[in-house]
Amino acid sequence: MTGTFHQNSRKEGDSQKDPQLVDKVMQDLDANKDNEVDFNEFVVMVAALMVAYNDYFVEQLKKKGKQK
Ligand SMILES: [Ca+2]
Repeated sequence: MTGTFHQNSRKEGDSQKDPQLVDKVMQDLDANKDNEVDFNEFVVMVAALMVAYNDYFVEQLKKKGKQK
């Protein structure tokens, strides 16, 4: 049983492209360093992503405008 579980968990680990990168992102998100990304920390990340996303598209629209 233990051996089977170990093999399965190892397979799951390998299927992640870069577990260390995920850990790093999680640590960056964990603003109060309690090793958990709580809802507030998650919302901060989503807000930051939306701002970055918005800035990107505003920039793309400006470039398109200049081309015409
Ligand atoms: Ca936290």
